[in-house]
Amino acid sequence: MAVERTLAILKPDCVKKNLQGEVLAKIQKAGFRVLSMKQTRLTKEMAGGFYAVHKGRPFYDGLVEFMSSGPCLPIALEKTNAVADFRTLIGATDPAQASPGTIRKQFADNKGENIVHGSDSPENGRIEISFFFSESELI
Ligand code: 3AN
Repeated sequence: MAVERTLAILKPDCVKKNLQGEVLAKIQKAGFRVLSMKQTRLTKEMAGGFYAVHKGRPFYDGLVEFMSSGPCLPIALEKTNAVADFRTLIGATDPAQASPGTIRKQFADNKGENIVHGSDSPENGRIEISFFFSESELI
């Protein structure tokens, strides 16, 4: 299996609940290496651009509103098989459908506010990491 990079975002609900440390500890215990991380607040334009693939879907406006509602923490991660392993670690989009022990099952309220983002392919991982980090910040 190849070493891959993936982008996590600890979403505004994670920050509001003060769960950043707990969620990051689970990510690190699962073997992911942190290449870079920061706290930022997305503008509506940035959130809309990040989720442009969902434009036109019924939840898009709410998603943009939520993702720009407060600070979030983008984290660039590296690990063998990072993309699939991270999605296994976080669980299904809807926490009600997520497997026991996953981050979303443990911490998320609903499929809109679901604590953490994870890239869905190695290619999107690279694109999403470059949305937040310059090459020199990935150490
Ligand atoms: P995931 O984050 O599990 O990859 P995506 O990429 O399908 O899920 O959706 C991106 C984000 O859009 C989700 N994390 C969630 O916040 C929101 N979302 C997706 N589907 C729904 C839905 N049916 N209702 C509300 N929000 C949704």
